[in-house]
Amino acid sequence: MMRRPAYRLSNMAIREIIKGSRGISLVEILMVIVVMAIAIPPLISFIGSGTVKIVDSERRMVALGLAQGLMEEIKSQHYDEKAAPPYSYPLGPDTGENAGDKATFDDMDDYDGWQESSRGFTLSVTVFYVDPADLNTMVPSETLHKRIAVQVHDTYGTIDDFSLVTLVAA
Ligand SMILES: [Ca+2]
Ligand SMILES: [Ca+2]
Repeated sequence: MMRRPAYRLSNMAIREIIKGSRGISLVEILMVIVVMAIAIPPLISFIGSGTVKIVDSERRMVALGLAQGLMEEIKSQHYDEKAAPPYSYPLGPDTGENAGDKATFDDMDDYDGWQESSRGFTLSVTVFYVDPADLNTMVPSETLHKRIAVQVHDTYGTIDDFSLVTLVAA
């Protein structure tokens, strides 16, 4: 004896279901609109804040890359214009060098006061002599240590200013 599966519907039954199905009422449409109106704004703001965070971290990476690049460039120069102590004081570009053209620089402190812009960032350099016991205080005479700082400012205001600081020994 053949058994019919219990879930199988006859063609007649299907026709009855289709005939009996009604359209979506106005009340149902309004309820869907209300639910969407409640759910979508928080979703958009959630996606928006995520996007802002990604942009911030990308800007931070770019800024750090630019600061490191300039720092490496400075560190690749001689410690001082003079090859041996007493080293030069005050610091900055030397005779025949142009403060506005870093292609003329040949030692680290020539970059003191240098500024450049790239990709919406301004990079400013300060170089001064320090005592190795106190790296943040300028020593107004030559020492065997120079503190180089590259300060980064985001002209778009996306990220906070920061400084990359390195101590170099003669
Ligand atoms: Ca020089
Ligand atoms: Ca110099």
